[in-house]
Amino acid sequence: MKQALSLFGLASIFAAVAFGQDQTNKETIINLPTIKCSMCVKTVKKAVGTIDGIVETTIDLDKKTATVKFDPVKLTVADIEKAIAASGYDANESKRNADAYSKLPNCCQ
Ligand SMILES: [Cu+2]
Repeated sequence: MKQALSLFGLASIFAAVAFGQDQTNKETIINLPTIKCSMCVKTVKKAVGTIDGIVETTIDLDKKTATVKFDPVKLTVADIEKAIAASGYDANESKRNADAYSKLPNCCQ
């Protein structure tokens, strides 16, 4: 009985910590007007994934948007846009890096 109680206590602490973290994270939707196929999705996801402070990235190819959950203490939306632009894709008002774009697979240009 005692063990069951402490286990419940531990679970509550974990839940509180997880909830607390979720509250400090921010979510933003970034427009990706130039993505075309699943390769583009992969490239952008990889580019965003290398930044410290990214919690989760979901890319919708139909809507051409990325929903990014991030830690606002570590980075800003501009940092995320910059990383995407550097990988060869427009991100909101940030224009893609021409060099990176020219190196993308043919299906992505
Ligand atoms: Cu592509």
